[in-house]
Amino acid sequence: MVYPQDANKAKKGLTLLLTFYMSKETKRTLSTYLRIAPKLLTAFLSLAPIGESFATEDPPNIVFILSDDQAWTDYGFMGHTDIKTPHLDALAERSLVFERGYVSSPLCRPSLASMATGLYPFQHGTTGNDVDGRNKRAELDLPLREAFHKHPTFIKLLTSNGYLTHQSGKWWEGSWKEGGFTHGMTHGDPNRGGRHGDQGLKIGRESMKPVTDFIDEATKEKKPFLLWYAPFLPHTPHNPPERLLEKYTKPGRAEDVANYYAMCEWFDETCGELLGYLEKKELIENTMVVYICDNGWVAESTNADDPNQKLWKGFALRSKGSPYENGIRTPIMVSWPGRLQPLRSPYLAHAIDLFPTIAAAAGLEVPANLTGINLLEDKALKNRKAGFGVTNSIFNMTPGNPDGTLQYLWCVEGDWKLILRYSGEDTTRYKNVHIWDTAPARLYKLKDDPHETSDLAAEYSEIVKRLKKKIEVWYPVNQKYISNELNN
Ligand SMILES: [Ca+2]
Repeated sequence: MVYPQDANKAKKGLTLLLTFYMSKETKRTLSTYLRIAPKLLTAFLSLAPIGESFATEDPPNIVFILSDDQAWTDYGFMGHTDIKTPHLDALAERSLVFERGYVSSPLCRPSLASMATGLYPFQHGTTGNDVDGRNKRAELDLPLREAFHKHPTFIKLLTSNGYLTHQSGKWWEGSWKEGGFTHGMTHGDPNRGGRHGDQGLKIGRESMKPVTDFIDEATKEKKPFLLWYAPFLPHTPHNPPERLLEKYTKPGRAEDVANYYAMCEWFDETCGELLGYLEKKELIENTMVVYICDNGWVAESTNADDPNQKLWKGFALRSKGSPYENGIRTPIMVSWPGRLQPLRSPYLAHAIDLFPTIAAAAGLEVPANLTGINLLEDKALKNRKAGFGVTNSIFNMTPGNPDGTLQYLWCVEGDWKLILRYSGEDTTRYKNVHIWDTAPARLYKLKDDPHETSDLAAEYSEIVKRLKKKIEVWYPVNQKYISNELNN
């Protein structure tokens, strides 16, 4: 997977010299050699183990692009026939693409906290979005933020190693300064409307200038940079530009679907602006772009046949806030044109892998307690057999007791997926997202049934037992929250 960036630089220099000193014939022969030299070196390097070779004297810029509330199917490069995402499709063309990526929680705040720390929600302590909805937020949120900031993050790691780091868009853990960024937009003060990004949420929706100005500054200072680009897109409010809404509005298509499709393209346009700016500044080659979405989202109207949908009007059940694929699955992409060959990977990737992957690319050490892997290491990908995650209540947390609001644990192994149900508390209206779901365990064969239409738990009880054991080894839950005989 390694691409010989240095060979390209050498080629440019030598070509320049040749222009002055060689005969036409010699120039032609050497020019042919120089054209194939990087390919020969690539072939040689790709035989070598990758891990060590990524440490570099010229650390890459890191551009972290985070979508907000978009289902895994909703991109051109993932096969969607209606939603147009030309810029992300082009990024996929030059990326290592994991079509089977997963997040550790189907909900924004815990999902982001897992990306930043490389830890599961029961480890970093932030299991939901809020402690008591919007009540007494300034006071109730403080201990959670303090607990979060005790953990290392890839942001703090890069900042402390000479990177300039910029926060824009979603950010739940106080201000950009508290998050360890050197630059940013979010003040995070609950008394001034701070919750999940405040001023930062203007990025993409209103302007890209804060991000492009930052790129200019980092370039001028000749420092490697990290961009945390997490716009409030395609998230609600679904208020796309009229020109995009017109494109997606058609007879027979529900309004909420058309709005959401248009929002997905709007998000894609902003990614195009960002990636186009990197290209214009000739930064593409040594910039690693990492792409992921925090959780899925599906329009309510598409689920009208489900009798349980009447309980909840915000979005389709089994999407945001649920452990089903439309809640937890996302494409994960890593692009680094100077070093990494594009590929569609058959392996599982996970949000907890982002910290180790970014740290390795920058040649930095990863905290020993992290269980994620470097996504650029073939061997680690092959050796990992399963992925795991949690689902807690959305709008209330029980700080210090991560199982207190636990609703599900899940495991994906090969073709199979097991979902276990737990009895954590949910005291808010958001309980209607999962209150209908009373089966103690559900088993799906994702390879044949990617949309989880046939629960095979009764038919394949041995597989249920085996995967349940795996979940218990991964995370032993407080017995009090195990709610039924199958889970006993
Ligand atoms: Ca989200």
